[in-house]
Amino acid sequence: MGFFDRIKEGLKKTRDALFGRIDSMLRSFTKIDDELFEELEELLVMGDVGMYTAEKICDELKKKVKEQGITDPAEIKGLLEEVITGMLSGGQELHISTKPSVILVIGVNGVGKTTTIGKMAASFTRSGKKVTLAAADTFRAAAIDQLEIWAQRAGADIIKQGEGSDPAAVVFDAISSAKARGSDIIIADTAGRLHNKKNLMAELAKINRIIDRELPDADKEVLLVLDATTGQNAVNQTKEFKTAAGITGIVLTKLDGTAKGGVVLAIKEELDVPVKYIGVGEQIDDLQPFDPEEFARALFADDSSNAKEAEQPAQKKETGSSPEQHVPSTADIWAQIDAENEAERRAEEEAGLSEKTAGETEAEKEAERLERQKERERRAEERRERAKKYNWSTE
Ligand SMILES: Nc1nc2c(ncn2[C@@H]2O[C@H](COP(=O)(O)OP(=O)(O)OP(=O)(O)O)[C@@H](O)[C@H]2O)c(=O)[nH]1
Ligand SMILES: [Mg+2]
Repeated sequence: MGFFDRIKEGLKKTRDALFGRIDSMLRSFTKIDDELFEELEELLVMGDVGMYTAEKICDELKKKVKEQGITDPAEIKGLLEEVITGMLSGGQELHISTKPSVILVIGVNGVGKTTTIGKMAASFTRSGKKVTLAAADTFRAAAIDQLEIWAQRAGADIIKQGEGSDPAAVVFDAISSAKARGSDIIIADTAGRLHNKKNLMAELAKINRIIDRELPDADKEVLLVLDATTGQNAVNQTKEFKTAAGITGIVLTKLDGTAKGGVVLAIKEELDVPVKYIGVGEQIDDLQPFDPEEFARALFADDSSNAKEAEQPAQKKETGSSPEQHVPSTADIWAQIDAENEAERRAEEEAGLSEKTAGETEAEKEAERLERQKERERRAEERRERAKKYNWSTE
């Protein structure tokens, strides 16, 4: 399977859910008006693009529609692809030209750090680079073993110590070894425990200090790995790590298993952190450098190339799905709303935990909590209302 086909395949769920819905919504309009943009914004929000970014996309679209004097709703799709490509562009290149360069891979547990490192190492060694892996997730012995297996598969060196050893010391060893052996790239795996967040952040800071001290002139990437299936929660994780660990880019994994691929837009636009790699499967070849243009093209792949298809939805075959599946069912919409509310609640809870400042009284905290809850309920209600309206107009 070619490079583009792989992304296209990986983004199938997002494409069907989000962009398939946008497609059927656009077809239900005969002219471009405020209502169309409202519906579009709502669909984008439901597709994990986030409120702020959804609004921004619609503003850009409106501007383009006005500038170009466009009146046919069918033309919105092409414009949307343009706007999305523009939004995702910039900063996606990996800077690893010094010898050695360092890639520090961080993120909460289970997001796919170790797997990503394995895939990355394999692609570097394939292109003739010498890679040294640092097993700096010393929290569990199994983590070290897992990285060792990937090192063998990828043909990379690995530097490790025992379980429970100091992760910064492992990185120090890896740097010395890479210098001695003439490695091109050092990739460090780290632990991802969130229940011990404060320690984790301190640990990452210490590793960062060692790298800066030992390799002051080297290119360094700090890549935060995020699991796309967590949707908006990934945005919150980025906020946390951005402040604490100075991330230079994102690796978004598991895009193949989710309809929440829209979160890429939220991360780039809301937090101004570039996505540098995407993971679209568990195999060694399922990691790709992020290409905004290809990504946007893959999101719209099924519909954008053939105008006739848009007029004759019954003939759409490429996704293998019937046109009815592009119209969200009530159950679909409610499930998505519930998931979004739950994610929001969890994010609030996490934010609440991390924001506990000294001196804040219990009463103040309680008042703030109630305020947040009210705001959440208000937003949930608003979403329900809009969803009902959308369902009504499409059924
Ligand atoms: N479908 C899919 N699965 C992935 C992808 N990337 C990683 N995974 C799977 O996600 C699971 C967790 O991956 P790990 O690499 O162990 O995650 P980790 O962040 O290192 O986890 P901890 O070391 O426990 O913090 C594994 O089963 C991987 O195969 C991806 O792009 N797509
Ligand atoms: Mg791991």
